[in-house]
Amino acid sequence: MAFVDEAKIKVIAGDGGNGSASFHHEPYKPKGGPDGGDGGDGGSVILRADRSVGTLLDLRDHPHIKAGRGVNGERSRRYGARGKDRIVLVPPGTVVYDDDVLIADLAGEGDEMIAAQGGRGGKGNVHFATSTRQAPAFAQKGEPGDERTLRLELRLLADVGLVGFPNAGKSTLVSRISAAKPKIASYPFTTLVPNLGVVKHKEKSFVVADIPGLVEGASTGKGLGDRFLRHVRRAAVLVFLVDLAAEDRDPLDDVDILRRELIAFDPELGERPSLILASKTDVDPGRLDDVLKRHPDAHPISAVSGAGVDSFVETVATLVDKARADAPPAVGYVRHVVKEDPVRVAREGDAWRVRGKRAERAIAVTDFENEEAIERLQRRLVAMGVERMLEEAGAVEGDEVRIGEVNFDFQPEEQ
Ligand SMILES: Nc1nc2c(ncn2[C@@H]2O[C@H](COP(=O)(O)OP(=O)(O)OP(=O)(O)O)[C@@H](O)[C@H]2O)c(=O)[nH]1
Ligand SMILES: [Mg+2]
Repeated sequence: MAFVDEAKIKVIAGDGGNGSASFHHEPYKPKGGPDGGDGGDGGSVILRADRSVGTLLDLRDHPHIKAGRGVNGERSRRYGARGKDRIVLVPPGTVVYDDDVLIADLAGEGDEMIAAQGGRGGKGNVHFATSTRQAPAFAQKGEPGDERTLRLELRLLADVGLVGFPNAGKSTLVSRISAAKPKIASYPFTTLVPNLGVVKHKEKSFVVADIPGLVEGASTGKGLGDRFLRHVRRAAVLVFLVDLAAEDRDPLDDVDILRRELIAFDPELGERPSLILASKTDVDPGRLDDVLKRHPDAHPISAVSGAGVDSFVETVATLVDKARADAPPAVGYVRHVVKEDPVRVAREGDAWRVRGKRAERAIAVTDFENEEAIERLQRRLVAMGVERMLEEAGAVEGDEVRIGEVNFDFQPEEQ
């Protein structure tokens, strides 16, 4: 199955059902009181991390996700049913962006977030009876559901990120230390998507991510680019694999080049604990001495002969343990970004524009076919201070005022 680690989706929650404006009827009795029930809330779109999913392929191919609408309320105080939620499964490790702001990290199995909140159901007219208005002939409409465009990014959950030039032997090493069976071949860019391998060491285990080869200039799009580096962002330890048998480059430069590319992608990666592996020692032992002079801590290995592999596993396991103890992996979180959205007034061409969720919501739930509903809306807008703000901004009677999708003439109440 294709591995897809990025998707842009549009999530559309269900609108709330409308409230009902009906009156109690009994044969041979005069008109009874209001008995219109509430509309049901709209369903929400929920993202949930689930291990049964390994890629964002499905979401990339079906990016429109809609939840159910709430059912309208009915006479005799009958409430409308809630709209059906839509639950979307994503791979654990998926992070969610709204306008480039990271809003959720669904790192653990079962982590979930409400991606789009269903609209509230409109209230039926049973709620609007007062001592002075015993027969309210209007009800609220349902609120519209949220609509958002989100960007999802999968960051694999690996403890160790293996980075190196193409053909350096990364996949060979992963196949040697884990049960993973990545494709191995003697040409560059054999690996086109990341592979994970689980390495067992004593009673513990850790996960290594073998990512596609990096070249100089990856951060500007050379080779396969640097987007696969997102899969090492969670890694506690980075392993730089340099190829002693490389014919077209000097392995002495590799570590510096790789480090530069990582930092260009995400400066934090420059601070990560790391380890240098000098690989293919069986081919050119002479070059190993040069590498060791420059990087005395480098570990010589040969994934083919097996030399040095056990001691590498031992060392990296210790580093992972230590790094995890210092900085435990981020647990899943959902950031509730409460957007400040006060009611405010601004010029819009020749008209005035009123913004703010409260005012826009008051408009959305109003039934403009109904006089009483409009009167109620006017009282609410006055109570919110909209009229005062318009006057302060310089609006005069007869000016056009826009709120949400509705336009009015400004008619201040006489004082
Ligand atoms: N002699 C020798 N050859 C090796 C060693 N490790 C890997 N190779 C060979 O190097 C070539 C590349 O190995 P891969 O494991 O596919 O390299 P890679 O880094 O995963 O390459 P990409 O996926 O293209 O980035 C293959 O022909 C391997 O057999 C080693 O330790 N010694
Ligand atoms: Mg490979």
